[in-house]
Amino acid sequence: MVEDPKRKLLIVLAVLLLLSSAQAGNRDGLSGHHCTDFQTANFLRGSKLKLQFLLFTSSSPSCGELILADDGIKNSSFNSSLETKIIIHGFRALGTKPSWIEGLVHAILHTSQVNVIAVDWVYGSTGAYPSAVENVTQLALSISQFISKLLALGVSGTSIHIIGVSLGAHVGGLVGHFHGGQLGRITGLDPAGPKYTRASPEERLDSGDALFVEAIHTDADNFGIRIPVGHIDYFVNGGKDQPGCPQFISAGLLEQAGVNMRKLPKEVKVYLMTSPSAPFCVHHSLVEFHLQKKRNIVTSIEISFCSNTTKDTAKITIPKHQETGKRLLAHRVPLCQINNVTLKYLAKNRFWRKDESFIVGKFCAAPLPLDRNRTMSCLPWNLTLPGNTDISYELPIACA
Ligand SMILES: *[C@@H]1O[C@H](CO)[C@@H](O)[C@H](O)[C@H]1NC(C)=O
Ligand SMILES: *[C@@H]1O[C@H](CO)[C@@H](O)[C@H](O)[C@H]1NC(C)=O
Ligand SMILES: *[C@@H]1O[C@H](CO)[C@@H](O)[C@H](O)[C@H]1NC(C)=O
Ligand SMILES: *[C@@H]1O[C@H](CO)[C@@H](O)[C@H](O)[C@H]1NC(C)=O
Ligand SMILES: *[C@@H]1O[C@H](CO)[C@@H](O)[C@H](O)[C@H]1NC(C)=O
Ligand SMILES: *[C@@H]1O[C@H](CO)[C@@H](O)[C@H](O)[C@H]1NC(C)=O
Ligand SMILES: CC(=O)N[C@H]1CO[C@H](CO)[C@@H](O)[C@@H]1O
Repeated sequence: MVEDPKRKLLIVLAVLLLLSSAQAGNRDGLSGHHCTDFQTANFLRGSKLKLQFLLFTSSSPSCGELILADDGIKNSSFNSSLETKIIIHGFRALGTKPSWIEGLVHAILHTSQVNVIAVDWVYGSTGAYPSAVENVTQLALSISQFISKLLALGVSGTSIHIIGVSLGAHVGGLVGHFHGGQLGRITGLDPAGPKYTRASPEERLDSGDALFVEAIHTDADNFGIRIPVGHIDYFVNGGKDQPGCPQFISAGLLEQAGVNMRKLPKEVKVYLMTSPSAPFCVHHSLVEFHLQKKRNIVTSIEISFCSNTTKDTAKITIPKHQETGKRLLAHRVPLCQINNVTLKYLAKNRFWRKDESFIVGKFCAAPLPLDRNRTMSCLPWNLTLPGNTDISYELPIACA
C-alpha cells in the first residue's frame, strides 16, 4: 500500500512535468552546512515519534538543513520574507524515506523562491497503519509549535502552505485546525481514507482548516478518501476528457494544483471536477459571510451570482456560535462578468419559534485559486439582510 502506484500517480506526474525543463545535475550544499537526510526506522521494533524538520532552499535544493529545536530557525537559511511550503508524508509501512520527496522538493524550488520544509516523521509512521494514526495528534501538535515559531519570526500565516500526502493530508488538516483555519493554504494529495471517511471534520482535513483547502484524489476507490474535503476537490480517477475543457491530467490541472507555485494571474480559468459523477467545466469563487454577531442557531444564506445570461447559486451555512461561513460557488462566466450578487437570508419561521427577522454582516468573494495576497473583494458595508428576501448588490470586480 505504501508504494501503491495509483497513490503515487499524481506526484509522479507533477514531478515529471515540472522537471521536464529542469537541467540535470544537483547543486549541493552551497551554504556549506551539513546535509541531513530522512531517518530510516525499523518497522519491526516500535514506532516512537522522532521528528526532524529539514529545510531546503533554492541555493541548496539537494541538501536538507536540520532545523534544531529552540533557536534553530534563527540560525538557518530560512528566509522569513519568502513563502513557506511544509511537506508532510504519510504512512511508511517499511519505515523508509518517501521516494518522491526529493523530486517534489526540486520541482517546487525549480519554479519558485520559497522555503521548503520537509517533515520527517518516518519514526512514528511505520509498523501498522493504526499505530501511525495514533501518532497523528502528537505530530500535528509538534508541527503547530514549529509553525508558531515561524509566526513569531514575523512570517505571515497566509504565506504558509502545507502539502500533505495521504495520512499527512489529515495531519495538515489538524495543524490548520490548531491555527484556527488562518494558515494560507493546504493541499491534500490523496487524503487517506481508512479511519477518516467517517471522522468528524475536526479530526480530518476539511475546508475550515485553512483559508484555501484543495485536495487531489487519484485513489478514491482504494486507500484514498471518497468524500470531498476541501474548497476544491479534484477527482482524477473519475476524470474523463470533457468537451470544451483541456485534457484533464495536464499542466491545466497541475499548474493550478498547488505543486507549481508560480504566481497566478488575476483571472484564472480553473478546470476541475467537483464530484466524481457529474464533472463539468466552470469557474469557482470562494464566497464568505461574516456575521456581525454570533447566533445560537445555524444561519443559512443563499448567494446567487447573476450575469447577463446566467444565474448560479450556492448556500453558505454558518454553524451556530460561529461568525463566518465559507462556500465554493461554481459559476459559468468569469467573476468579472457577474453583474450583481443576490443574497437571501433563509430564515426559518417555525410557528413555535420565530427566527430573527434580519441579520447583519459582511459579504466577500474571491476567484479561485486565491492569489498570493489573498485579495478578496468585499461589499464595503454592514449588510442588513431581511428574512427570505432577495437583496442585490453590484459586485465591484473589474475584468483584468
Ligand atoms: C549557528 O550555527 C553554526 C553551525 O552550527 C554555529 O557555528 C554558530 O555558532 C551558530 N550561530 C549562532 C548565532 O547560534
Ligand atoms: C530573502 O528573500 C528576499 C526575497 O527574495 C531577498 O530579497 C533577500 O535577499 C533574502 N534574504 C536572504 C538573507 O537571503
Ligand atoms: C450585459 O448587458 C449590458 C447591457 O445590454 C451590456 O452593456 C454588457 O456589455 C453585457 N455584458 C456582457 C459581459 O456581455
Ligand atoms: C442583477 O442582474 C440580473 C442579470 O443581469 C438583472 O436581471 C437584475 O435586474 C439585476 N438586479 C439588480 C438589482 O441590479
Ligand atoms: C499584492 O500586494 C502587493 C503589495 O501590497 C502589490 O504590490 C501587488 O500588486 C499585489 N498583487 C496582486 C495580484 O494584487
Ligand atoms: C459595521 O459593524 C461593526 C460592528 O458593529 C462596526 O464596528 C462598524 O463600524 C460598522 N461599519 C459600518 C460601515 O457601519
Ligand atoms: C509520541 C507517540 O505517541 N508515539 C506513539 C506512536 O505510536 C506507537 C504505536 O502505537 C506508540 O508506541 C508510540 O508511543
